[in-house]
Amino acid sequence: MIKKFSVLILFFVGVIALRSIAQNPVIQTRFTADPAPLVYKDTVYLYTTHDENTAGPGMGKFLMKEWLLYTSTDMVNWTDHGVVASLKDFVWGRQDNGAWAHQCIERNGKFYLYCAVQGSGIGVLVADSPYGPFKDPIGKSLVDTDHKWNDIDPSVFIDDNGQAYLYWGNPSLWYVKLNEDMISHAGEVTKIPNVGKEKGQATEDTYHYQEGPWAYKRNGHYYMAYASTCCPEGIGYAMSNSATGPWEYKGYMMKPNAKSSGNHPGIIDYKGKSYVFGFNYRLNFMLTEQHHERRSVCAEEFKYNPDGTIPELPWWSENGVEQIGNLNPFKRTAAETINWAEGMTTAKDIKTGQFFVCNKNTGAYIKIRGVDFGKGAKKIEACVAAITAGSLEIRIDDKAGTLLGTLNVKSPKWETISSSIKTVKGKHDLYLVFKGGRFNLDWWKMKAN
Ligand code: FUB
Repeated sequence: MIKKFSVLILFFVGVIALRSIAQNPVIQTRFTADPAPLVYKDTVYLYTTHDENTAGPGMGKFLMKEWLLYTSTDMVNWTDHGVVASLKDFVWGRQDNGAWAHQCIERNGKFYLYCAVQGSGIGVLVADSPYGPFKDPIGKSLVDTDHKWNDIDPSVFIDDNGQAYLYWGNPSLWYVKLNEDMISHAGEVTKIPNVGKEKGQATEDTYHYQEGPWAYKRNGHYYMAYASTCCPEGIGYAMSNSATGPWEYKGYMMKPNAKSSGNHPGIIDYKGKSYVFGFNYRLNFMLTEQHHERRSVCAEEFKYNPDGTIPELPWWSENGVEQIGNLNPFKRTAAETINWAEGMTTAKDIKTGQFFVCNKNTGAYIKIRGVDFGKGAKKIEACVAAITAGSLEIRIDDKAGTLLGTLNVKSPKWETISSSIKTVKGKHDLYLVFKGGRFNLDWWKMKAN
């Protein structure tokens, strides 16, 4: 009884601590893993896998059927775009489970999404926009090998001379050159020797390549980051003077942590800063003491050393990364643009195509970080639809912070409603708190008068 009581107290203390400072994990409305960030124009497109919340307890019990997309221009408020691809897009692959790690890259205005369909092989989908719709142009797996179960975790990199490479694999790392069309390959499938392991450079098992390669080039150096030997997995990396190696293993970017069996790097430069994405099990362990394959994507900023090597980072922090710039509330903002949410879900209206947020219980909220109200906002407008009537409280700085105003949501049909609010100036975190009933919010916008 005493033990249960202490666990309960720890849980609530944890929730309060998490709420006040947290930015990691970056998505709280779904379980997400295997982050594959793409910087295109001024936006970060964060493609993730999706751990179903019905995944049963136990290590390795993945239940994964689709790939999701989130975008951000400030690294802290992420807009949910829902499912961008699913197993149904690969008719040649298994359909029940196995939508594993992926990467999307752009070439000549087309977007190529390489996906592992675990047990069936690696597929490729193509779209004219980073949001999709993605279609399978070849109707079969991209690489044909006799080790299909090992053919997971594709990473694609295009060198300065235009030659593209596909890397993948667990527990070995392979590569093949891609043709310019990006949907066929040329030459031999080549195994990259696990140098850290084979030459005895590694001092601990967790140092070696295991899976989740992330290949890129920066300032003339070629990088191969990866999830290090299971379990738990850290993030290791190797460097080279060429896309085909030889690779020199450089050690950990992040040491493994007993709290998380896996990890999976996705690395970008964005607006002059460098970021690594990966995942932890924090949200799963907020719900239960049991391990489920219900992971959550995290991000950290880091700085390269002058010689191009990467400093070792601590495990995923709770604070996460700093905001780049501010959010402008006078522009219409999709309600699914979220810094932190509790008790909320996102969904799509099949009839209208609208993507929206919905509360699961009273008191649920979304936080939008770093909103710049400038010289003053005096009114809010929002597009809402009620499941049961309720009210949307507009608060700042905390979910129980200053109440600026309230929108009453009554109509079951989508409608735009508005209310004047207490004048608010300068930069604040905005909290939209759902009270009373259950209802949907599509977008919101502030007005200066
Ligand atoms: O998410 C399923 C698999 O787990 C990925 O493909 C691996 O990299 C590991 O994260």
